[in-house]
Amino acid sequence: MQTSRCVVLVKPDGVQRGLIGEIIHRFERKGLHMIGLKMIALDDETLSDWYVEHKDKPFFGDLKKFMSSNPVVAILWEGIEASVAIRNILGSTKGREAAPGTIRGDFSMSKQYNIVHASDSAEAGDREQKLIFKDDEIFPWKKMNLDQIYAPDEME
Ligand code: 3AN
Repeated sequence: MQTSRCVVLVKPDGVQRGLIGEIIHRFERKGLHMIGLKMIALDDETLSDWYVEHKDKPFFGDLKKFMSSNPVVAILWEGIEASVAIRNILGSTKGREAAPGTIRGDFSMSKQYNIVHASDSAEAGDREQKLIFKDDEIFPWKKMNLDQIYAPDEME
């Protein structure tokens, strides 16, 4: 079975607004497999690596300041094309334009305060999991109902 990993962060605004449970609930019901979960205060060094593709953007400093303003909750998910499934549930970056039914569409009005982050590819998921989770914080437990979530040919 060809799975990949995706890191979701409930950002400082999502934590402040009491949306941790709501966000986890949506991904759990989807059928994603949770293999890591922690609250973490992100420091400037980690955020500089995390947002390396935005380092020359005018909002880089404000983004790092916001992301370190209070702890975030990080969740490591596994599934077939996990980041595709997860980013569809997130909705587009600007909350006020995001489709209803998505997390950002339902809970955000902002481009920066947009509640949640998710790795945008399998490669990003691998890079981001290393920035947040130590090896002994990852639990690849056997999920017993995968044969109800995926068809037999997808399980091969
Ligand atoms: P996404 O989170 O949808 O993958 P990215 O990777 O383009 O979006 O941006 C990463 C984060 O940077 C966003 N979640 C948002 O918080 C912030 N951001 C992106 N574009 C802007 C912008 N023009 N102004 C302020 N913050 C931004």
